[in-house]
Order: sequence, then structure tokens, then C-alpha cells
Amino acid sequence: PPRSTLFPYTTLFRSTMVSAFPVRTAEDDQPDVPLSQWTLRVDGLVARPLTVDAAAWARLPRGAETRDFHCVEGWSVDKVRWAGVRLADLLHEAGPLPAATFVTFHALGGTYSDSLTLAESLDPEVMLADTLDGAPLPHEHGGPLRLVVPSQLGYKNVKWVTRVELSGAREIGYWEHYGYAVEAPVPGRHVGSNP
Ligand SMILES: Nc1nc2c(c(=O)[nH]1)N[C@H]1C(S)=C(S)[C@@H](COP(=O)(O)O)O[C@H]1N2
Ligand SMILES: [Mo]
Repeated sequence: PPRSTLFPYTTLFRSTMVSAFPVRTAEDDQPDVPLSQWTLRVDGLVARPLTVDAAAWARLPRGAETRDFHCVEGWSVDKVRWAGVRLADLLHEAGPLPAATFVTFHALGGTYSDSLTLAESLDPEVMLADTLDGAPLPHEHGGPLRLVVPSQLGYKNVKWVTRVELSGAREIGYWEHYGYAVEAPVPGRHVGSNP
């Protein structure tokens, strides 16, 4: 857990660029399941709940984003190349019901989750990534599937996403139970801006 309950966001302005991508994992048992055996559920307040297996995943339209990645601890990775499926495409297929206002991303194993507003989730830069810098996403970085939210700090970028749940209320995420903010914008950025 963090030492303080309120993170001083100002330290991010002194964030250090690191060349190797660090790994931050709260789970005791890091999931190690290949994409071929992965299942992604999209459910909750949707018209058409989806169960996306590897074959269905491969049929989805693909997208890519190159973005800096910022952890609240004060390190950043320059120009990370992600590719995968834009979350908005999946959400449109599921059909959010009018009462849906939040989206919770559940990691395999049930330990880690975090949430976005539905509006944030529909931003085209938000992706479920399955590659990192042109290679299959390594499992320590959340492979086979992780959330990528470039406008928000690292802890919003849930690794090993296996369930996307639409709801009418905010679910408090793993680090947010320890005091991290439920909105974690990267200082100096706004949704849709480039690094
Ligand atoms: N499932 C899961 N997702 C997670 C975490 C985690 O512990 N478990 N850590 C978060 C934090 S705090 C950060 S900074 C990034 C780190 O991603 P990386 O391990 O690929 O660097 O993942 C986020 N997503
Ligand atoms: Mo982090």
C-alpha cells in the first residue's frame, strides 16, 4: 500500500523516464493464461452481453496507440506502442443500456479491478491491448489482454482484463481502497491529447 493516503500529484512533474518498462503487480499469483484460452466477458447493464473467446477476438477491428505511460510512483515510459481492440468498438457491440454510467474492469483472479466512467471508456484512445511494442503482450505486463487508458495514470490500466462490467455506480478499485483518487488524470494532459 502507498505510504500516504493522498498521492501528491505534483511529484509526477518530476517523473523519471525509464527505458525498461517496470512491472507493478499486486496479485500474489500472476495470471499466465494464453490468448488462445482467454475469455473476455462484457456484461452488466448492456443490451447484449458478450463472451469473447480467442476466435471472436480475432474478428474484431484493430487499432493502435503510441503513448507515454505514467505510474503514480513517479516513473514514466516514453512512447509505448500498444495495439489491440478499441474498447468503444466492444462497448458498441454490447450496447450500453441508458442506466449504464460506469465501467469496471476486472482482472483474472478477482484481486485487482478499477473503473472508468462510460464516457471515458468510449474515448477512441482507450484500448484493450494484446501487443506491446510490436510483440505479443508479455504476461507480466498483463498479457494476453490489458486495459490502456493513456489519459490516466498507470493504476487505471488494469492488466489481465477478463470482465468488463457496466453499472450505474462507481466501483472502487484496488488502489482506490488505499486512498488513490478514482479519477487519475495524467497532469497536463486531457483525453485525446498526444504525449
Ligand atoms: N491486474 C493488475 N493490473 C494492474 C496492476 C496490478 O497490480 N494488477 N498494477 C497497476 C499499476 S499501479 C501500474 S503502474 C500498471 C503497471 O503496469 P506494468 O506492470 O505493465 O508496468 O499496471 C496497473 N494495472
Ligand atoms: Mo502504478
